[in-house]
Amino acid sequence: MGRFHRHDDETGHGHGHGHGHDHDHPHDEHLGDHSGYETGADRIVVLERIFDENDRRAAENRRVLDDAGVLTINLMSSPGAGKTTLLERTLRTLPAPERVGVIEGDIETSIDADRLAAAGARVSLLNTADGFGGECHLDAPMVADALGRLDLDGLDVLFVENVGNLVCPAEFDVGAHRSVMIYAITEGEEKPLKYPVMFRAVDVVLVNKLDLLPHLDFDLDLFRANLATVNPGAEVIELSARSGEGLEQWTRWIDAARSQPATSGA
Ligand SMILES: Nc1nc2c(ncn2[C@@H]2O[C@H](COP(=O)(O)OP(=O)(O)O)[C@@H](O)[C@H]2O)c(=O)[nH]1
Ligand SMILES: [Mg+2]
Repeated sequence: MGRFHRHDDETGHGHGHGHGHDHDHPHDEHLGDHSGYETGADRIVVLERIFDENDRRAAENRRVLDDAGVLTINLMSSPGAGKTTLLERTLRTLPAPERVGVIEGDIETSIDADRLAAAGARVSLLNTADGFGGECHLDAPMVADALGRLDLDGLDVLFVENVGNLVCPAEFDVGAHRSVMIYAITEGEEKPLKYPVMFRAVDVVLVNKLDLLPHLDFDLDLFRANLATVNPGAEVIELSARSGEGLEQWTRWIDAARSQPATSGA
């Protein structure tokens, strides 16, 4: 799966994350397209085939997860919004953490995977630098690979901790049943307007780090209004993964999702 992006108008483009600067030349020489694909209409056809293939593999993942009865939640955010901290805390509040799986997506290292395994989860690590081109997101074939390393019969719930990135992960359906975004109040109120892709793609936004509210000038009402502009249907749960405030509402949300197996993409 390549370095591609799909836009709301259903077109796509690629760009070279791997474009190194360890060479000596005027940089203007490198302006333009370095992906090796044709430009124009031919290229869009190639990219659309790649997205179609991802969507097909995502549907396959969802079928496997449905058959095993494992509610799967794709957890996305900017780096540092609190995905791993929330998962650790969630695992500690659930009665049977060993029946919770985590597909841990990071570009490199097992730091988060180790934290979540220590909290009792069954963890399958995906380092995108390890054979997946160092991608800034997980895609359906990568998740299929990680699923193959989990005993799905032993799980009730599976979280996919996606690679930390505010845009790219939302563009790839991985085969989850629900899409959840964590947003930290340290990120400002205006991001839904500036980077709407993920905010539009999710069922619920968890507004995290509420314990920091007294120290910031974050305006919760303004954030909610900005979110409603781009995704009027998004549910909002305010919480603090550190203090535990709001955790009950989040675990109730998980329980409700388990009893309503409706599926969603992204
Ligand atoms: N004050 C505060 N810090 C938090 C909270 N949740 C996470 N953090 C901190 O934010 C940083 C990044 O958290 P992490 O869970 O690694 O984020 P991830 O990159 O989204 O997985 C860490 O230093 C956490 O301790 C919270 O609710 N309140
Ligand atoms: Mg993390």
